[in-house]
Amino acid sequence: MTKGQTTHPFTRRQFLETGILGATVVGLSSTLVGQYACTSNRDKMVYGACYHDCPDCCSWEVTVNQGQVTQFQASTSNPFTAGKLCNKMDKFPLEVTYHPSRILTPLKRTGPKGSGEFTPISWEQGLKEVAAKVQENINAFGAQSVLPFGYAGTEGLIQNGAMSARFFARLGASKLGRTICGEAAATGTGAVLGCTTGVLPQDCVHARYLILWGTNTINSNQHLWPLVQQARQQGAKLVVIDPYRSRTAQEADWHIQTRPGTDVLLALSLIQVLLEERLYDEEYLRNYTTGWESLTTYVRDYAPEQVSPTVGLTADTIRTLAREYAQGNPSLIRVLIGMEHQANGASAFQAIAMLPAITGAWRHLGGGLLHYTYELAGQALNWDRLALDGTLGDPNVREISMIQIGQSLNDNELAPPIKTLFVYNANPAVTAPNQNLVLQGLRREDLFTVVLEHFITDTARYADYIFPATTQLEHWDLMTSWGQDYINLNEPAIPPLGEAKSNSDFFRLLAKELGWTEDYFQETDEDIIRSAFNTDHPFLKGITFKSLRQKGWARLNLPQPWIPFKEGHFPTESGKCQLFPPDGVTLPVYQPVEHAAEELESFPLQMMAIKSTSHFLNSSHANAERLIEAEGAPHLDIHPDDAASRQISDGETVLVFNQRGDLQLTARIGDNVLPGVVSMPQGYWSSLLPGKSSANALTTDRFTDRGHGAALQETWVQVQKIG
Ligand SMILES: Nc1nc2c(c(=O)[nH]1)N[C@H]1C(S)=C(S)[C@@H](COP(=O)(O)OP(=O)(O)OC[C@H]3O[C@@H](n4cnc5c(=O)[nH]c(N)nc54)[C@H](O)[C@@H]3O)O[C@H]1N2
Ligand SMILES: Nc1nc2c(c(=O)[nH]1)N[C@H]1C(S)=C(S)[C@@H](COP(=O)(O)OP(=O)(O)OC[C@H]3O[C@@H](n4cnc5c(=O)[nH]c(N)nc54)[C@H](O)[C@@H]3O)O[C@H]1N2
Ligand code: SF4
Ligand SMILES: [Mo]
Repeated sequence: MTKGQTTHPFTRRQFLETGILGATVVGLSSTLVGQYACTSNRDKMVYGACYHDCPDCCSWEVTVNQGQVTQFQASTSNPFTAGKLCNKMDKFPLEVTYHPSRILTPLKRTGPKGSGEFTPISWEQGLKEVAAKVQENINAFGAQSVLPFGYAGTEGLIQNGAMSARFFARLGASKLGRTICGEAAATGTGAVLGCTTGVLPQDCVHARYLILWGTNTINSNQHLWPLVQQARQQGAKLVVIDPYRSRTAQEADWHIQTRPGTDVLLALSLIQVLLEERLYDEEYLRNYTTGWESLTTYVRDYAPEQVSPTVGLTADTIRTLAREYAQGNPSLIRVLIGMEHQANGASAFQAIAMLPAITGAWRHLGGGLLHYTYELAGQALNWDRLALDGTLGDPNVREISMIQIGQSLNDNELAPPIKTLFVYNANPAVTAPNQNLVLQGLRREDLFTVVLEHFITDTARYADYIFPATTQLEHWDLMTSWGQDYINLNEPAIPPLGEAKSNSDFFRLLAKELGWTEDYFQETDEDIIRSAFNTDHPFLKGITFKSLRQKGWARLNLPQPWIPFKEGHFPTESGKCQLFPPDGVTLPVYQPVEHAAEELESFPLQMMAIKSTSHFLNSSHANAERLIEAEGAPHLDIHPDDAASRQISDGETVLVFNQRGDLQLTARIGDNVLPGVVSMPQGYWSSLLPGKSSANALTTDRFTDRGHGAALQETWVQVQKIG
């Protein structure tokens, strides 16, 4: 059976006839919900929240009648969601839950790996056969030959990992190094602040000088953008620092277009100017920081004139930025992920995180650094109860990096080799670097691959067995956010469609099939969520499972106004902001990657494969017809100089290639990138593109300087006219 041919108990037509299309099209209209709610006393309102790996974590409301979704809309009461889901999610029931190609039965492979040919089987058969094969591989190669590849396809604490963590710990499987997103950034920021939580997003309205540094807010953090706009209406200047002229950069008052991966130099140079021109807050430095003197010595070599050629900015530009930043009051820097995908990623975040302490920006409401927020719910909830991670299993099992999954799957020396791969909440065939190596690994006949999914993704095509996963409308979850300070309870709105089961049910059932009887496999999702509230942390005052059921969402009870480092109190060992690392070694450094001369001759252009699509979330939704159509075919941004030297015209199809792969794209000539740099969007499924490969076919799987991040953008390519 091939993709799209799975049977479906509820057709698209039936779905449309319930009126959901009309309702979702006007999904922001609360009047419609009101009217609808009055028409039937059997309507039920269920609260939930978006599951995506997105900083916004929007709250939503689902109206259900007789087990079917009749209305789906953003929460109008949650001020952060502000009545609006993004363009990717406003038709979520139609485009994911009720989508006709959603998998609704377990499937067993019938064709060659990658062909996407499967036949439906029962859960009973699927679980039995999977358990037998897993056991056989464990007997022959040991438990560490099993690798769970689960990432943030859902960020819900339950379906992301509560039960799977127990399962793989009990099994003694290898651990997955989950560092493709956020780790290098957190390592950098954490080295200075001791944490990553600083300013709250709501408080950015108070800023008067706002730098969005390597983040494409309009795309990737849509609910922050209105707050940024509000700050501007109140007089803030908006600066965007990005080598790519993103949608956000286009909207800025000042777009500073740097050369990729040079932010650490730019930040150190800004520090040099601030210190040299005495544009600092001496009292703040003296009272609340350590290493000021050492830093002053360290940045001497980073005067604007020195870094200018590498960063691609004039010395004047750097000085002007430093002066404006120092005088902007309050000044706020917003960073997220983007530049961590460079070779010196952690260093960049480390150097940038020093800036607000130097100017004393932390003193003011809305001043400082806005990075993540996950530590807030992280410290409030009874986290240990969720995954039992720390108390279960052998802490010494080996870790396999998700970034180098291609290498590991193909490594003949790896002992034991990876023989069983469980993929859930991830689509590594599209999202992991060095795609062709990943696919080569997934193609291995001796690799037993089990995928839990909604769709036959590019990864699922290589599965031996696929199990149908529930969507956010069909399972329990508890949602915390890395981009704001709300938590949400996601209650199932409808019963699972077809034979879909939640990730946690899958792992419970497989545990049972393997004969495991531990109590922690008997706990229900609801039990686990309830136990997460077994804490008296002040941030959760008044927030209970029961109160969340009544409203869906709650803002954590943080002390207000939230000016966390007004008087120091950094969660570092010294309690101070670390302007120089206590070990004297882990300094922010710019260490360009050395490429062999022949390599650079063959592949002279640096390629950025970034999440610049507006209609996909990583690779999610890149199979939804409406969204693919709205996004259009992928293009290659190339500078006029580089296009001219290759006789490439705008709109022409070009071949982009390097030692790892090639793909065909439409050239878009312009100043979105600097000379020597090209850019293409990440997220498209290879199987749906003409050349059957997508951006990660070209990307490198090398690590960043620290934090084991992915230096995805340290990728060099050549571009050629086709024909
Ligand atoms: N629409 C949409 N929204 C998303 C996602 C999505 O795929 N689509 N993904 C979600 C996820 S998983 C994440 S992690 C967040 C990411 O959110 P962001 O960090 O905002 O997103 P990115 O697109 O990874 O990168 C942001 C910008 O960093 C720039 N950048 C790259 N290299 C450098 C550099 O060396 N220096 C500087 N200054 N800038 C650089 C890129 O050009 C890009 O415009 O977004 C989330 N939201
Ligand atoms: N070139 C390049 N590559 C990148 C990036 C980049 O900027 N450039 N960004 C990187 C970043 S920041 C990230 S976060 C990663 C993201 O990489 P992935 O985590 O692989 O993200 P998605 O592509 O969204 O895949 C998530 C999958 O989970 C599935 N899913 C959703 N909910 C559930 C559920 O409840 N159960 C199950 N079983 N499955 C579910 C979805 O259907 C989807 O197929 O990509 C990274 N790759
Ligand atoms: S993807 Fe992000 S912006 Fe869109 S609905 Fe989900 S949380 Fe909100
Ligand atoms: Mo991410």
